[in-house]
Order: sequence, then C-alpha cells, then structure tokens
Amino acid sequence: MDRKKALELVKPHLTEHRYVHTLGVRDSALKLAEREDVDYEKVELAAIFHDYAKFRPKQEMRQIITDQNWDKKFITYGDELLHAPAGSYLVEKEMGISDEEILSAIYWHTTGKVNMNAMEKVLFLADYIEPNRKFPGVEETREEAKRSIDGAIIMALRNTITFLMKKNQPVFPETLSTYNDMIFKKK
Ligand code: DGI
Ligand code: FE
Ligand code: FE
Ligand code: FE
Repeated sequence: MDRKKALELVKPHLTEHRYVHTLGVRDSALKLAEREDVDYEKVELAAIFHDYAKFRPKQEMRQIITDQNWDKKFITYGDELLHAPAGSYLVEKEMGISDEEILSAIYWHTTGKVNMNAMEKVLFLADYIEPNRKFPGVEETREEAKRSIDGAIIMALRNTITFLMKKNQPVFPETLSTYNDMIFKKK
C-alpha cells in the first residue's frame, strides 16, 4: 500500500487533531528510522495506522481483546490502552495489512514492550516526540532523541510512569518492565 492510499484510508477514522498528530508521527518516525535498521515503507505504514482505533467504541475494543485471548490487563489498566492492541487487529482485518512487524509496532505503541525491535522503538518514540506534542518534558526528550533513541525512550517511559503515578493511575506491568529492560541494557 502506498503512502497516499494509506493516508486516505486512515483519515475518515480520525479527528482533524488526531490526523495532524498522525502526520507528525509519520515525519518523526521516518527521521528516527534514518539511524535504525528498519524498512522505511513499513515504518511509515505503522505510523500512519498507529492510532487507527483511537475512536472506536470501547466495548468493541474490549471484545476484540477478549476474543483474541490477549492480556486482560489491556482492559483493566485504563481505557487509553485499548486502541493499541485493538488497532493492530482492526488494521489487519479492515486495512488488509498483514505484516507482523507493522502489527506488532502498533500493538505495543502505547505501553512499550520488553526487547523492542527497531520498528517498535521508532514508533513508540515518534508517537511521544512528534512536533505537535506539547507536554512537560517533551522538549528534553526530543533533544535526547537526537543523541540516543534508547535514552529518549527511557525518558519517555519515566515521564509517562511518573505522570500516571501522580494521577493515582495504575501502570501497565509491561511498561515498568520495558523501563527496567531499557535501563539494564543501557550502555
Ligand atoms: O494515542 P496517543 O495519545 O497518540 O498516545 P498513546 O497511544 O501513547 O496513549 C497515551 C495514553 O496512554 C496516555 O493517556 C497515558 C496512557 N498510558 C501510556 N502508558 C500507560 C498508560 N496508561 C496506563 N494505565 N498504563 C500505562 O502503562
Ligand atoms: Fe496511540
Ligand atoms: Fe505513546
Ligand atoms: Fe499516537
């Protein structure tokens, strides 16, 4: 699928704000991909479709996660988590994207996962630092991303975990494990 077709297909599923975010993630992901061993076309499709399910009914997304026998914690740890695994499913079924690397990057884009491959890292970080994002800590993370993708992912994870803790929200266990994994591997 080419870029133009992919953008046409995703647009009706998103708000204008979310579409602009998606374009930002696409740009940031391609930029990060210059320094990683990833397929540009695949990373671009992963970025374009990463928030495909963002506005789907929550009940539909919960049902998909249940039917697929996926980790129930995606349902119990906060509704913001649903669109990542549900999105990977819907992008496959409705957009006909069957590439496992793309689907995995979408599946894990909100929580991160232990042992992320290059495409998973690029999408996770691009989603956090794309130019339209405006939250405390994002500028420092953008700066770090110029030096080290892994270092910037650690900052993004730290910020997200701290943000959730300040709001008394649960932290998805794989997010904490991702943080630990990245810290242990840090050179
Ligand atoms: O979909 P986006 O807004 O572009 O970004 P995203 O997919 O990274 O989702 C961000 C939201 O997900 C934000 O509200 C924080 C939440 N989130 C991220 N990691 C975790 C989390 N929520 C819980 N409960 N646990 C996590 O580990
Ligand atoms: Fe998302
Ligand atoms: Fe994210
Ligand atoms: Fe996003």
